[in-house]
Amino acid sequence: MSSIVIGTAGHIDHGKSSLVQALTGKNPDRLPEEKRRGITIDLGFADLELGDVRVGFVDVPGHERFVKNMLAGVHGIDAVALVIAADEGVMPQTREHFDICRLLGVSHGLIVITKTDLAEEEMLSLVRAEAEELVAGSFLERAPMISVSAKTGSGLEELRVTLRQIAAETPARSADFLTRLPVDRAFTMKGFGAVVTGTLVSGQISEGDELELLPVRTRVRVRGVQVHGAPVSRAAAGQRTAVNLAGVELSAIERGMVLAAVGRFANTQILDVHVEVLDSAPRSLRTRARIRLHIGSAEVLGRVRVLNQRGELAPGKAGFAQLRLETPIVALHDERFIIRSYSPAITIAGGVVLDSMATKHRGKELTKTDKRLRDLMQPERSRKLTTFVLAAGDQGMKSDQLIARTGLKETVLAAALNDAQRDGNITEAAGVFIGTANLERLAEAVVEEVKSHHKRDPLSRGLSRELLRERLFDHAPPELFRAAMNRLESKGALVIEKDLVRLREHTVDLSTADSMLRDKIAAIYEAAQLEPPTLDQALERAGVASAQRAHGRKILQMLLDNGTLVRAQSDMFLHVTGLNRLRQLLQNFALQHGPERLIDVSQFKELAGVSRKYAIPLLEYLDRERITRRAGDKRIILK
Ligand SMILES: Nc1nc2c(ncn2[C@@H]2O[C@H](COP(=O)(O)OP(=O)(O)OP(=O)(O)O)[C@@H](O)[C@H]2O)c(=O)[nH]1
Ligand SMILES: [Mg+2]
Repeated sequence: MSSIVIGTAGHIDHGKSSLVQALTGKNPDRLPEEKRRGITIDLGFADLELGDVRVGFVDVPGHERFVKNMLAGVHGIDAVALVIAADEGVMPQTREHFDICRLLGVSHGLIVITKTDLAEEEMLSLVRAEAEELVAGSFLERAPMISVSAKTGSGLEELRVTLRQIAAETPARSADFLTRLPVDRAFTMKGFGAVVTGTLVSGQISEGDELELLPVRTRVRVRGVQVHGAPVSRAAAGQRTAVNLAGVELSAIERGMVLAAVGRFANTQILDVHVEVLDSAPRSLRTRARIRLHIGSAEVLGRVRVLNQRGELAPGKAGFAQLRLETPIVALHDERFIIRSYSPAITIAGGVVLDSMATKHRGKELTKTDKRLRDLMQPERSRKLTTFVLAAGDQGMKSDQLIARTGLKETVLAAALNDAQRDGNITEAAGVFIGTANLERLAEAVVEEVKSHHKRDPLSRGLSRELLRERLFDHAPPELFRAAMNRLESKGALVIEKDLVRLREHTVDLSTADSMLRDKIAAIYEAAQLEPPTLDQALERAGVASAQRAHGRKILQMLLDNGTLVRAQSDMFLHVTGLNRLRQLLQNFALQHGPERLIDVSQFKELAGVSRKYAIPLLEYLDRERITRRAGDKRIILK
């Protein structure tokens, strides 16, 4: 059975709750205070079966002081029933509620003229004309207008038929998005614990699901699910849903929180939005104005920054703005919201979130921001994703970050990103999406950096990989750096050896004098074998003047780089032939000395033919290289 959610809207006392009761048999006013005062204070719920459709009603209060409650219920509705009493006609909250529905992007609905038993025919046609004028040019322009009386029951049958028609015309909710249910009510049930209710705006909820309450990030488990008052194994997007939760106390749950898929959404306090200021707003929406933002079922305080030169939007105007919030919320691209002034609390504007994880903009960036936000407003998904990725610049963006902004399921996102890559503007590099031009520019910068390193220091074999990352990829995810380096390597532009990066054609060109010096140093160490001189002694013996020591050390570094010498300790270098001979001697010793493979220091001195001064650092080196392992006074020969 398909189901839709219809919200009532309209001025106080115009008969919204009575209408819901007349249709469903259930009084949506459930609070004692509501019954006593005869008005609706908070949201009420009831449902109706009409052939093969279920209509869930969200009944809202008309009192101007409770518009905030109305807003917590109206965000997820499929259609609105705008209720106007025949004896009063269009009143202030008729207009305000209608404006709210329009700004929230409600696209279906009808007008119900109630209390027809109290109005003469002449009055009735006046009210009908008034209603037509109100909705002219809006989503309700061609909507049905039904006259009813909850008291006599006249018109109710026609209303039922019309509601069914609307249900049939209402499109099914997209299956592309992750689970999200903005909580509009929380209570406890004896023996069950905490229950939250809301309109499941996307995804589905089943018994046993692990979900997360945001923005507090409490993990919860679904004990049970009800739709329209009856237990179900699974609730689907678009249904009024009650969820019994384990893992959370009622006192920790508030209206405005979001029950959501685990680990996918991120909290935010700064949004880039497109906003439309109502004609009826008493003044312009100005930068720095303190506002109340109503989004989902949440209400938070914040300040506006209007993103135009003047820093304000006059009544009736629309434009881009940034909202900075005093407390964190969950928001997504394309999500609608309402702005009310801080005091007095009246509805002044509404709009749509473009970037829910925005950053502060500097004044001079206005044109760039304007272009980006314009791109985010066009409907094509792959273009929106391209815009997000390009805005991330040289840092690129991972799938996770795109999901947190759009709420898209992973598979849907992947398909849209494939489309987006087809036009060549963005590229995937090891799971990071980045502007193709950005990646090319970064690759060029890497090559340039290595080139200038070679120029500065021709004797060095290459530039440290880590240094390169720090200089050019400091804020980017490490995957991006790795991918960029791999590309350059496979293109043949660079060679990466361990942690050094060099240009492919780079060789260290030594002058004759330097290559003679290199050979001399190597010969000195080769002759010394396992009793090597200190570095200074070696350079002195090779005839390097003390002013030239730095140069001499670079030559020595080349011998280390090409494996002729090995550093055993800070100032102890061994020629590779000496080291190989030592390893061979140890092997022979182990074979001759039984299965324990033990050797003590004096045996080692004798074996290597070295004094104690060399034996100890040599053994320490062998331990570090895991050729030997210390066992008390002795060593085990490992390999
Ligand atoms: N005669 C007559 N009275 C009605 C009709 N519908 C509602 N009423 C009366 O109008 C008063 C207000 O009705 P409600 O249904 O509570 O109005 P509401 O729009 O829900 O009011 P709020 O929720 O407070 O905004 C009640 O006393 C109802 O009995 C109707 O069709 N005919
Ligand atoms: Mg009511």
